[in-house]
Order: sequence, then C-alpha cells, then structure tokens
Amino acid sequence: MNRICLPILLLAAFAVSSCNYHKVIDGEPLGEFFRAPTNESSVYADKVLDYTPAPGQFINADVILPTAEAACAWAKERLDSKQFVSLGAFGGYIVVGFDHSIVNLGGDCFAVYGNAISGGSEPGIVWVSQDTNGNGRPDDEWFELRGSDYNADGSLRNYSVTYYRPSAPGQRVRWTDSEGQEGTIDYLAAYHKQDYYYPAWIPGAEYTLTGSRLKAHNYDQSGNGSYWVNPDYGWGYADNYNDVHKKDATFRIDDAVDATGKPVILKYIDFIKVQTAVNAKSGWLGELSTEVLGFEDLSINVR
Ligand SMILES: [Ca+2]
Ligand SMILES: [Ca+2]
Repeated sequence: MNRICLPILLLAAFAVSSCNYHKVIDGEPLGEFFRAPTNESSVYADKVLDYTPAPGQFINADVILPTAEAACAWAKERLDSKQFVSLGAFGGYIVVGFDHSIVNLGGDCFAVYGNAISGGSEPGIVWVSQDTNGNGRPDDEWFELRGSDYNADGSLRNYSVTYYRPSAPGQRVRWTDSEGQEGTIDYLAAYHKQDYYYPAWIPGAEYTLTGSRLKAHNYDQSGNGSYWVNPDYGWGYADNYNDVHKKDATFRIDDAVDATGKPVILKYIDFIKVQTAVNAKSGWLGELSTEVLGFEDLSINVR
C-alpha cells in the first residue's frame, strides 16, 4: 500500500461508515431494542397496529370490516395508496409502526400527511412511543407531542367520550363525556348513507375513547347554517392547515411531554399515534374528524 492509497482507503471507509446510523449518532447505543435503519428501510410506515376510530360519517362507508385485524389491514391499504383514513370524532385514533426505529436527530423527525384546507382544519394530536419492552407491540408509555394549544384555554388532558351503539340503521350516535356533557354524531342522510356510523368491528353496546382535547373553534360564518368554518390551529397538529401547508406537516420528537407536561428526551421512537383532538360538529358538514394520508420518517434521509 503506498501513501496515496491510504488516504483514499480511509475516505472510502468513512463513506461506508457514514451510511451506518450508529456512526451518525456518534456510535452511542440507543437502547436494548433500538432497531437501526438500514439502506433497505422504508421511509413510510409499514404497519398499522391499531385503528380504533370514533363514530363518524366515513366509518363503514366503503366496506364493512368484521374484525380489528381487518380494520388495520384496510387502513394500511388506504395509506399505501395515499387515500385518507378517517379517525372519526373525538378520541378516534390510529397507531402505526415502521420497519426500523425513527432516530431523533433534533428538528423535524417525521411527517403526518392530512387533507386540511384553509378554514377546514380538523386537528389530531400526535403521540409517540418507544417499544421499551421489545415485544413489537404499542403497549408501552405514550408521550404527547406538545403543540401550540397545549396550555390554551379549553385544552383538557384525560378527557373521555363514551359512544353508544345505535339500535337501528340511519340513527345518530349518542355520546356522553367526562365533563358531564352529552351530544350526538349526526346522521347525514344526504351525503353518507351507510346504515351505521358506529364502527362495525367494535363489540359491545358502547365504548370509551380517552385522550387530550383541544377547544373547538368552529363556527357558522353565514349565520344561516350554510357555511361553516373550522379555523386553523397554530402548529403541531395532524390534519391542521397551518401544519399541512406551511410546515409540511412535520413533527419534532423533542416536543414530547409526559403525562404531567414535563418534556421528555427520546433518542428514538417506534410508534406514532394520531388521535382526533376536538369534540365538535359543524352543521351539515357533521362531526370534525382528523384524517391521515401517510406517515414518513424524515430523519432517515440524513444517512
Ligand atoms: Ca411494546
Ligand atoms: Ca380533514
């Protein structure tokens, strides 16, 4: 080996090692169950681990899904073809995983795509989790990503809504909440004619969804019920116009907080959950429901 070759070989070795995520993050071990990305890793979510929407006008619309497994498979197919998956009214959620852990390199780490238009925001709160017990299941602690309205008036943590199965086709879905309120998800006979808006695969006469709630800001701008506005929120939410169009719907793992609101440092995550964050309806448009169209790891491009 001559003196010219040696630097070239060293450069080549560096180029190879820089493709290795462990080198990018200074060789620091990230945890027992950390799954390092490889050159074959997909930037997109490769599994839907839970799809539990609240009742809504898009639920049971195209197909009657018999089981939770069928619902996850259906949602995965929708995301793969870039079609929206509706989470229904407040508390409805989806959980996705990737074929690797998403590394927190600081800044924007991943994107959640939605279909918000200006004045048509239906914010969903984004949660993240590490597979700390290594079983591949999202049964570990969840951390909320704090958005602009985390401490705003009307924001609530541990807010629950119970939905009651309608007894006949074409009926509205009644709900009660942990604040002592009650209301209905209305049946929109002119637009969404399926028999039931209550998810077909969820057993029992009722079910309860719990999460963080944002205050609803929707209003009837026309004064006669013809034109409803669902205003945009500041930042940090899925299916929120300001995020979708101004910030590319990107999210920072560094915004994670624990149940007490204390910031949490996560070096990586394995699961993302999005959950409809408002309990509101806009007249003939019906309930506000977060929609998601895809999940993308942005940190992987740093390789
Ligand atoms: Ca787990
Ligand atoms: Ca939407």
